Amino acid sequence: MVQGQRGKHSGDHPERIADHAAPMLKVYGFSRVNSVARGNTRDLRVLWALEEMQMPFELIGMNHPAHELSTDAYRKLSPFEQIPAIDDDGIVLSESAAILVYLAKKARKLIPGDPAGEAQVVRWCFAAMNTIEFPLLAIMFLDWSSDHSAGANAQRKRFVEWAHRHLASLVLSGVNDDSLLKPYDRVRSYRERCKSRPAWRRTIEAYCARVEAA
Ligand SMILES: N[C@@H](CCC(=O)N[C@@H](CS)C(=O)NCC(=O)O)C(=O)O
Repeated sequence: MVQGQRGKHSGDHPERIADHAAPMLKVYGFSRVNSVARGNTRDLRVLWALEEMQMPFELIGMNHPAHELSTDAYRKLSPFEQIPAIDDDGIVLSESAAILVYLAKKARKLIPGDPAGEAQVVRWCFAAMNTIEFPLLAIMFLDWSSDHSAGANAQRKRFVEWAHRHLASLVLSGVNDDSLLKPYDRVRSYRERCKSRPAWRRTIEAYCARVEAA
């Protein structure tokens, strides 16, 4: 297990940090991951949001190929043995979307403060995790497999159609198959804007410098 540490953000005054003396938020992310998954792992969602919100945290780097997720200690944080997870002074959470909503509400950033606005953010988090991510993952797994049979191709086509139905109206920065976005100029340009954000660039650069591909 590798431990990395991010400093406090620039707006914080040192005395204020010392006054609070709260334990640092711990984020469990990858330190080593399968090469095909590198750059696409869900800890990036949390790390990017933290970078956008300038929240200090301590990164606990986990080595997936060395089975560091499959221990009793880690299962207490993440029952499905998955990344990401956080431990915020005893508040333990897994599931990237749940973590994002928690952190955004805590920081009062990236989420509206009124119940109606908050409900819209939660709605689109569920949409991303449930409605959209499923066909995209299915396409990714089919692409990873060596099955190029007619049956596999027909299945891929069905998942692509499914993804298209939803992508037409949804913006998602986690789409890896660029051809899926081809017909949607506005979605593509939104995605480019997401990827050109300084916080994203800092996040992915730090990730690539840290995470070794197995
Ligand atoms: N629904 C979960 C999925 C988490 C997930 O699948 N994480 C992957 C990395 S992106 C993982 O830890 N895989 C390791 C494994 O399942 O063995 C979330 O959004 O956090």
